[in-house]
Amino acid sequence: MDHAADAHRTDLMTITRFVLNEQSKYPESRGDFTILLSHIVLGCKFVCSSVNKAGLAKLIGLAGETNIQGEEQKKLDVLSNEVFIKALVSSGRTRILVSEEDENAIFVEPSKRGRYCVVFDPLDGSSNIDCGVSIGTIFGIYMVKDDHEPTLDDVLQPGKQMVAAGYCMYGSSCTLVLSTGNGVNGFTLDPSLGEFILTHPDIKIPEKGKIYSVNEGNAKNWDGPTAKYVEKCKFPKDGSSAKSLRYIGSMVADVHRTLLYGGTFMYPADKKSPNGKLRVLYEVFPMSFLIEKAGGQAFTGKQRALDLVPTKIHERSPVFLGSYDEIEEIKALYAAEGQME
Ligand code: FDP
Repeated sequence: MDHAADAHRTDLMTITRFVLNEQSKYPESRGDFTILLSHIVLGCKFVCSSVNKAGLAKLIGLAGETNIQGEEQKKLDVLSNEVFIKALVSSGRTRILVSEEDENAIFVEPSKRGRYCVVFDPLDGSSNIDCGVSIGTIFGIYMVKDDHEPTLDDVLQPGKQMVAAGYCMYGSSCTLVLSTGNGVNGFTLDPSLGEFILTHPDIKIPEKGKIYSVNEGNAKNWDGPTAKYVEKCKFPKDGSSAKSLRYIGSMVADVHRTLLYGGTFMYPADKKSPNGKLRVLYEVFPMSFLIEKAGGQAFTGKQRALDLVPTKIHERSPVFLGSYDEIEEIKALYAAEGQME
C-alpha cells in the first residue's frame, strides 16, 4: 500500500464497509455477521482506550483499590472481559461465549440468542500490561446451523469449522486483523475518526522467514524436534545465515510480527507442560486460522492445528505456526521421530 498517497485518501475503507461488501457477495446473508462484528469492534475500541489510559489510571489509584471517586478500579483484564461479554450478548447474535477469564461457558438467554458462538481471550499477554508492551484481544467465531438447545458441543469443534477469526493488537497503534475465511486483512484504528481503516489488505505471510520466536528459557525441557529446529536456526549447516530471535511473550504481538515478516512462532510441549501453554479454543485456533488463510501453516507437533477436536473449553495444545516452508521443516523433524499422527 502507498502510505504517502494514503495520507490524502478520501475514500476510506472502514471495517464495516469492508464486511458489508463481503456480505453483499452472499445474497442469502441477513447481515447478522456484520452486526456481531460491529459489537466486537466496539469492544476492541473500548479496551484500546482503557489500555491507553492504564498508565494514567495508575497515577490515580492501583487496580483493586478505590479511585478518587470512591469507585473500585477493575483490573484491565477483568474490565475487558466484562466489556466483551456485554457487547456480544447485546448484539443479539450470539448463543454461547467462551472466555479465557471465565471457568464456564456462558449460554446466552433465549430472548437474546443468535446463531454465533464466540470464543475469545479479552486481554491476552496480560503479564505485559504493567510495562506498556503490546497486548491484544483474540477471537474465533463458530456458526450454529440449527435452532437446537445449545450444548458445549457447539463450541468443542475443530478450528477448521470456524467461520471467522481475528485479533486486535493494542500497541503503538491499534490494529485489528480479521479473516472471514477469504484472505486476511488488517485495519488500523484512526483515533481522530474512531474508525478502523483498511491499511493491510490481503496479508500474505512470506514463505520463508529469518526470525524464530520462542521462550528459550524452557529449552532444557524441550523435546528432540523442537531442540533440533532451534539449533538449526542458530547454527545452520547449509551455509545460510543464522536466524534472529524475537520473543515479546505476548502472543498477539509475536504472531502479528510473524504474519507480516514471516518466520516461526512456537509454544512447544515440554517435560513440565506436555500440552504446552496456549489454549486451543481462543489462542491456538484463531491464530492458526489466520496464519493458514494468509498462506502459512500451523502444526501441533502431531497434526494440523485446525484439525484438533477439543474436549474441554480451556484445553491447551503445543503450537508451531508461521511461514509455510519453516513449518514444513518442523513437520519433517517430528515425522523423523515418528511423532506425527
Ligand atoms: P500471558 O501469560 O502474559 O497472558 O497465554 C498467555 C501468554 O501471555 C501469551 O500471550 C504468550 O504468548 C505466552 O503466554 C507467554 O508465555 P511465557 O511467559 O511462558 O513465555
